[in-house]
Amino acid sequence: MASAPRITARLAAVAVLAALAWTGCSKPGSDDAVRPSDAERPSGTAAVEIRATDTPAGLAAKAARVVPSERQLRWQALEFQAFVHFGMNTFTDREWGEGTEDPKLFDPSDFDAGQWVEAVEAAGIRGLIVTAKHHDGFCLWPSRFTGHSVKSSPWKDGKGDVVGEVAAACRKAGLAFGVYLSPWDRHEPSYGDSPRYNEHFKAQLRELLTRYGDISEVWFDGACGEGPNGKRQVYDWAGYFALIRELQPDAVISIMGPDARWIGNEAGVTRASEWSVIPVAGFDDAPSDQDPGGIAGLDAQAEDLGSMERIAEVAKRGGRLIWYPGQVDVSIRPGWFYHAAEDDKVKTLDHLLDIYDTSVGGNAQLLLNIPPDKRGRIHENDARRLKELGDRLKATFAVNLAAGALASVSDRPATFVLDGSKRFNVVMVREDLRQGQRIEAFAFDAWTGREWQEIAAGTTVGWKKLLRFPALTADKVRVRILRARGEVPPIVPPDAFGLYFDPDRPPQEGVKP
Ligand code: FUL
Repeated sequence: MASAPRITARLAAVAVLAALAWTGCSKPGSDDAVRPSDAERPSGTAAVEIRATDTPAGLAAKAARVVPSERQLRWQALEFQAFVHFGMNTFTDREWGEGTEDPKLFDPSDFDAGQWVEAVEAAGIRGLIVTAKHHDGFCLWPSRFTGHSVKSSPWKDGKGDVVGEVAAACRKAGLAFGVYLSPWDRHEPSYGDSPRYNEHFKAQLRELLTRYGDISEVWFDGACGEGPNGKRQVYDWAGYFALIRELQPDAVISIMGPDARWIGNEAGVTRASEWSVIPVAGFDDAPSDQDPGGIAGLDAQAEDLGSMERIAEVAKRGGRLIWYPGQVDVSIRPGWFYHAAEDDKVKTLDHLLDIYDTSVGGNAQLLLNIPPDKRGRIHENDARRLKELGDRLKATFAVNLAAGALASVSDRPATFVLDGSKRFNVVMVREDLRQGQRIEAFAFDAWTGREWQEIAAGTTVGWKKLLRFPALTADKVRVRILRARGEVPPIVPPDAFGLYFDPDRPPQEGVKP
């Protein structure tokens, strides 16, 4: 059901990038500015131009220079966030509402934002994004610009504010707080009357951006249907982004936005090689229906988004390299919204661990959806699974067994003499993203007492790479960089290198050495 609008989202997202980068939506001098002259900044750049005349070595050097903005770095450090789909669909047992639902149906019997926060914190989650408005147009906050909201519901006699309570609960617990606001609005009569709806949407956005303190992320889906007047809505993306930058300059704008890209599926699957440095073709190709490839064909679902071959291909047509990290949105249940029939379909712990390893440990951010039920609480089955997940992650990652290692990082490969013999079954490698993303392939070896043995190997590293393998004991290990875009800054434990032991991992499972 969600796949059709996803395609629209994907197609529109690329166009949006072009609009933001080249229509002056970024503030002058901000880290979003995409100007060829930025390529000359010695400390790294938000974007760099690539041309047909660039040599392979020149392109690699340019790719190595692209770095994230401060807001992208803060976002990446969250690692694991909760997505919370709650709203009219919770009460109608649907995934997509039509916008004609009676607000009186919205009536959680035991709403408790504190319980949401407690449940997600148990999993080690650091941020939460709530569906302030889904496609049906029902607003979880008392918007001044529509009657289709909590204020027309019986919940708290129309005096309640879900967004406000969730924002406060997150703030109290130190969680980042973000909002999902669907541009597609199947209730709003002005939808399809493009300028009028754009004003309406911006007015709602302004409410969300000014009433609830710091907003860490604004999540835009790209679904775009026909309005009641039969006209197709043309979104004012540049205007939406400018408003967000003005009112919440630290907020990341994701999916249909310039700061974080959709990973390309809703199943929690990442690519073996996730790049945050992404080539996009063209310079001034503003979004349009006739040019659905947007900025020269960035396809969030493509298998290869950032290899040197892909960069060279885009360079032939002329374009840019931008920092555009991936976000993995996936639900803990089959649906995005709560359905009692799915109470026994909560993903298994092993499945969630695999998703964690390949997203947080695969240079992406994990956005795990946990839908509250009709009471307005996270169901016991989901809460239990979140706690199991958090306990297991803690048991594995609380102690970095490489922390006390003697590192000879000036030698290549970097060798680590551990503080005694250690037993481990997970290795972690990280790059300092302030210096870009450079590693293309690496291997991890352990010293057997007589020789080096390759234990695991990977391609991209970026924010974090986690690899699992059958447990082994060693007192000396090393990381070999097999391929890189220029010089790789030293990999130093404990921040950039870690060894861990997951006590519950079946001994024979994992990457084969
Ligand atoms: C999709 C939407 O249509 C789904 O309902 C859900 O919100 C998902 C995260 O994005 O495109």
